[in-house]
Amino acid sequence: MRKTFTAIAAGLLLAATGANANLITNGTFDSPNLATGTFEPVPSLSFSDLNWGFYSGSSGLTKLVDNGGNQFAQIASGDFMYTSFTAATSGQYNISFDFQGSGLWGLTGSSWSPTLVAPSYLANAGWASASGGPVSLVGGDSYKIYFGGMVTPPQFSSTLSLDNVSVSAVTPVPEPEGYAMMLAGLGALGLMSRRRLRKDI
Ligand SMILES: [Ca+2]
Repeated sequence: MRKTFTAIAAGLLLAATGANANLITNGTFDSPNLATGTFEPVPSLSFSDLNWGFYSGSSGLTKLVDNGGNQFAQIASGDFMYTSFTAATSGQYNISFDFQGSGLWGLTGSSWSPTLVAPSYLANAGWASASGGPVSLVGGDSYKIYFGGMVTPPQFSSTLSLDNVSVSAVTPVPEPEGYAMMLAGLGALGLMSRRRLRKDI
């Protein structure tokens, strides 16, 4: 009963704030599932499992890594990984991801143009969170987000580790009228339950 109520409340909250689901499939790099503590070269993985494309520059040593049960991509210097996604509705979208090392990222249309986020450099010795946007996307249109391994000062790292890539709609803020209606609704519910209580007594 309590579970049902929580589920309904969560559903109502989602409806009130608008769905902001992640449009990136396998942004966590959980698929395909590797044995803990192992790695696999990306070119030997099935594209349908990984859902990320790959361009080999010089090394071709880009890997999917499992570190203590968490999987992430490790893009070698000179290599690129990219994935495609489709905007659900027209509007503003935020981009976020975690990275370690050095490289770059950007966002384009489905055929590598137009440029929506120009190549942006990344450099951090430890894991860090990065974000971009908001960018204006058109509902039903496809886009590409890409990440490249690159030796970028001041972090002279030869790889860019990448995890938790997310593109999601900017959460719509409810209008003041919406809040007023919600409060009125809650008040009515409170009154009803109090009346019921009195009847019971
Ligand atoms: Ca992960």
